[in-house]
Amino acid sequence: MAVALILLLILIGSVVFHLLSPWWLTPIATNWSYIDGTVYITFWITGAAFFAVVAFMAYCVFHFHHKEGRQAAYNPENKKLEWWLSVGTGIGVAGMLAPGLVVWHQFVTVPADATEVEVMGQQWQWSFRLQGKDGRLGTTDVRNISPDNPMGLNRDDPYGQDDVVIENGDLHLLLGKPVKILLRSVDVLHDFYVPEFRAKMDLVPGMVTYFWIKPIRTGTFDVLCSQLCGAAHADMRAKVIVEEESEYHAWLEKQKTFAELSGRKAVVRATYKSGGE
Ligand SMILES: [Cu+2]
Repeated sequence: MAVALILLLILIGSVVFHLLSPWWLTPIATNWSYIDGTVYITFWITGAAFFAVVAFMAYCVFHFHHKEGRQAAYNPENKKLEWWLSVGTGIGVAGMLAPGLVVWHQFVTVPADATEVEVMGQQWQWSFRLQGKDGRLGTTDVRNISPDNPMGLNRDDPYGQDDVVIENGDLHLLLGKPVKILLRSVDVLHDFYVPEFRAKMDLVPGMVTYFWIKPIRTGTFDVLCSQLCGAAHADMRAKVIVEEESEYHAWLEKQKTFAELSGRKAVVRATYKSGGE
């Protein structure tokens, strides 16, 4: 009796703890409410399974407790019960997986009017690149990466010259405008994660991964690395600032294009070589 009661208390306690806990999702800042939908579906299904299993255990402990002269019946095969358990588990698992397939399809189907932003991860910082006036990102090659070309742009690609390069800085995004986020890594696996965006994806060395978002509210959000990537993994932070058109353009004006950056650095190098005049 006592054990059955403890089991019931654990059950009720878990549900109450969940309802009263402060660890709910942060307020959402993009179009991805579908992601929250899938999280809640998983929560409800696993919650119901947890409830059913523990309640059944409490019932068995109470109902089949030891009694003088009572014997357990040996019943190793029960076709009907196995059938129901298989069907029930199958429906539960399908219920958790199927919505994910639909949402995943939407997550990587980028709308035609999305602008491109490149995110580059390296131990242990984030860099960003935005399309310039030509509305196109230039090509890159890891072999071009050097201190004055941190994102490895091809110097002779005309499309890359006006790309805005933000090394180890913060990313600004326009409110209400869809963006395709392209992800690259220089060294090891990283993961671009902004909790309020409900979006994250691995940065895999040697390939470009992507997803898209549409910011739906202004604010400053933390960029975290969500893939253990070395000693300073926890310090791999940046900010994403979602803002209205006027603020965004004021910020964009102040950023340097690839041509400006490499020109400036070339001057610095030349000055240095000629004795600092
Ligand atoms: Cu990282």
